[in-house]
Amino acid sequence: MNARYAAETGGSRPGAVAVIRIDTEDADGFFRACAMAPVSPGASAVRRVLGLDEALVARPDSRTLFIMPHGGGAILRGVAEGLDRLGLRRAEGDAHRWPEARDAIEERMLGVLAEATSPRAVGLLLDQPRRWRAHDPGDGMADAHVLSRLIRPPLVAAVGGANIGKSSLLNAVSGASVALAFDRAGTTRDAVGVLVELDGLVVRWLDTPGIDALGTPAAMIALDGARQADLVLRCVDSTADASDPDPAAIEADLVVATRADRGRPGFRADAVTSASTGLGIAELARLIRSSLTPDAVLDDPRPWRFWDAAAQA
Ligand SMILES: Nc1nc2c(ncn2[C@@H]2O[C@H](COP(=O)(O)OP(=O)(O)OP(=O)(O)O)[C@@H](O)[C@H]2O)c(=O)[nH]1
Ligand SMILES: [Mg+2]
Repeated sequence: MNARYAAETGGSRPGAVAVIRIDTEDADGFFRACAMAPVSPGASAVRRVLGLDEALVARPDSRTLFIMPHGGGAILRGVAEGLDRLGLRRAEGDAHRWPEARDAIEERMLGVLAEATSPRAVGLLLDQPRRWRAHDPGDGMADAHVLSRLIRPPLVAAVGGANIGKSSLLNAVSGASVALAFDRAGTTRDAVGVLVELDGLVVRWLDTPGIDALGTPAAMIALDGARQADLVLRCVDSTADASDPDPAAIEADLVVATRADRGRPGFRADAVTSASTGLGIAELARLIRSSLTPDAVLDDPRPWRFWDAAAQA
């Protein structure tokens, strides 16, 4: 029978009254299958349910039923077993919030879609029911670790020396003044995390205090942020002398030259930027996005176990 049910009252925990919701396109078929006199849409009535108990049966619309028997454990188990025998599917978790879903993948997809942070998640999630229906297990799956970043924002830590434009860079990529930028070393005292959309991927951008010397509290906060990050940007002032010792020379995924309107960098950089003129800001956003969620993974046509990522979120 194409119908599903869910206990609205705490699963199998006993209570005075239990509420079991049934979603079905064929309520009349359901009434026939359990030998129960039908209840009209908009009405409620007391009915004997599955030979187990007298229950209030409410039908707010043509495709939704609420069955409210006494809430003892034995009755609840009996009703669940009876519904299983009739071929109703038991909805998992919050899945019954999506009665319009046509199958279990679509139910899960609608739940995850409501929580996903990145615009790039939308098209991919909407396509998952089709992909799972056509799935050949021999083909394997898309990279769930990488794709989970579309649901749960990955952490990007911007670290570097003091007063070299790290906070201004965050303001430039976010298109808003979210971080305090000021012409004085030590303006950023704590790690500041902000959600920023970069080329369709939402990341948590950690603006860290400048590292003037290793071992200082500021450096410890910055390095701690870098350790936790999915992607570390090492920001270096474009006018820095490449031969100067750099206290912030920590291991990083990308080197970003800042304040490049004041002079082109004399060192190798993955991105050359100016928060003042906007130079390289869009390119940096694309580079971060493609480093965290490469095109090859986003374009992978195979299905994605997206519900695991949502469960960890
Ligand atoms: N010319 C120019 N100046 C910039 C640019 N970005 C930042 N600045 C200036 O550089 C100074 C320091 O900028 P911040 O963004 O506060 O630098 P920071 O690295 O966050 O500094 P701390 O938090 O103190 O480590 C400010 O006076 C900014 O106006 C830029 O792209 N070009
Ligand atoms: Mg700062």
